[in-house]
Amino acid sequence: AQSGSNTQYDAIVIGAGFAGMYMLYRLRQLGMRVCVYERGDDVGGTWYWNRYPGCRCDIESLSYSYSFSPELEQEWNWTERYAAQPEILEYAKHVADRFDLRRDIRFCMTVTAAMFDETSNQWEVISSDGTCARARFLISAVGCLSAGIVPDFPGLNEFKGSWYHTGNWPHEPVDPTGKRVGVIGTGSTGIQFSSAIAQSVGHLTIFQRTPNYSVPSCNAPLNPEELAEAKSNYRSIRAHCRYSKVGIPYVGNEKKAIEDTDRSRERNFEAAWNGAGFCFVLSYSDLLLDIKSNRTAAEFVERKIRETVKDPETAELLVPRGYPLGTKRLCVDAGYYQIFNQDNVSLVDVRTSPIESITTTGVRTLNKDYDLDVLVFATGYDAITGPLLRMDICGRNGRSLRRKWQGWPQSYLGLMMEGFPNLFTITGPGSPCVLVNMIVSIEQHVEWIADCIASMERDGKQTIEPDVEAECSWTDMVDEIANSTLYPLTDSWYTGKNVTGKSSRFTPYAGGMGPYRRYCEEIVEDGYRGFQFDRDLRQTQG
Ligand code: NA7
Repeated sequence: AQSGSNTQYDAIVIGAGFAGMYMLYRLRQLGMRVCVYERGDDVGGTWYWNRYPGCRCDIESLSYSYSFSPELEQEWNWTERYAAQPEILEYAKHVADRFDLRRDIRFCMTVTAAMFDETSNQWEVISSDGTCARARFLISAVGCLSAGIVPDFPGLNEFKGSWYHTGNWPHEPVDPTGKRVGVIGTGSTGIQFSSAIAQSVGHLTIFQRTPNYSVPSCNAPLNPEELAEAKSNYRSIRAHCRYSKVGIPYVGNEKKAIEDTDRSRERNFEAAWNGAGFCFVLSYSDLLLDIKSNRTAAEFVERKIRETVKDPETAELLVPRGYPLGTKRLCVDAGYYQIFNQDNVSLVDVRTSPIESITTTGVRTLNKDYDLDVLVFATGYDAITGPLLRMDICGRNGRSLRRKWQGWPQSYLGLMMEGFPNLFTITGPGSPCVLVNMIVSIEQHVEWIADCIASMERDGKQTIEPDVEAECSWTDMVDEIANSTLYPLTDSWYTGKNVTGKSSRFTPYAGGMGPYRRYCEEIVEDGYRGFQFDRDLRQTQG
């Protein structure tokens, strides 16, 4: 790729994580001149930034991997059932090398703004070094969980120790051995981090505002037989994943928890607890649909917490209350509840005694000061829309995306927005994105976008954008499906409630990967129903 101002491309992709890399690969196959902008100094996205101890994927390696290249599938050997961050990052780097992707990626470049120029039907993309590049197509591959949030506690700048957000972890290893470490946040990240370092730190203080439901991952090494078996069945595993509900090979139980007997339910939950990992939530078909069914699963996990944690007061603090299991994303852990039986681990309830400030020596809550050497913010993300809105994106008539999405992120299929021609959002709001295996979701979007661009090239079309009606009815459908589940009952990053001032509604499409894929296919078969090609040309021609 070239630097300098006013560089012209056919397509610009923002982000070189799994979405951006595959998008580049597909666009090259169309013979396009592509530039990928990446803010990190290497590929990998989420797995580049999240280097904190304990970081691991909670979707199984054999399905959290690209399916587009059978050769890649055969040559890569996953070592564990759930891959740890370093292995996933190695995989991303291997993909970049194998397909010679790096030559079209501009590293250490953050896209700050993008404007659609209606006279030329080109996107003008401005990056952190002040340069401008132009392209007909702009494709966002910025990820759903890449805009980290550090709460605005007074005094953070005066803290004498070291502090980190888990999603911006330093490249030099942080050695917590013997140190007084504090962690704020008990979502997936806080739980993984705390479990991983509890043994080696001097003291670990976990600041918990809301307890989460967590289930054991039951991670294990992948033995050569399992790997060989998967490799010989990859085609059918992938075919299943593509049209499944969650994008994984797991076949969920069709039974409803509420209709099962107590004994059978207990057996079923016990089996899921001892091996299903995240799929615990699929151990019945109605756990996220029916509050009574959900309660049966929640009570099972609550009992496990009380059985595991020896100090009854700590156990009661860890038991989630007042929201259904899984409506905040279910966490998957490696011995999380067990760490509370260690003398060097303490749990601080910052719901009843909130954090007031960060002092020079640590954290001050309403009741007490905690001295720390290292403070870790596992405080989450401005999810799904955050990474898009951190850029200043303007479509037709200079209308900004921030303005368009002031109330609610309107999109068609989570792929495109009315008024923003030729801008595609991989795993955008209103698509299954974070509710399913991200790689399956990414591949489906990338392939849909590449096919769409190829058909435009064939038909000599300059622009594509959705109709406002199609966009409205899709957004209503996303809402309707969400409201048929238990998800909207809980404040979470799925609803945007974790971000001060963000409008709150459940953002992803909850209808499942398979139905969504079929819907996208039908739209294409129906001549891109709900989309307009060359809107301006048609208007000017009369
Ligand atoms: P999450 O799941 O959003 O968790 C963030 C945690 O931080 C959660 O426990 C929050 O409590 C807590 N938090 C946030 N702000 C504060 C303040 N101001 N004070 C105290 N506690 C706070 O983010 P993760 O990074 O763990 O996981 C994100 C996803 O990444 C995960 O679901 C996987 O899909 C991968 P709260 O619940 O808001 O009371």
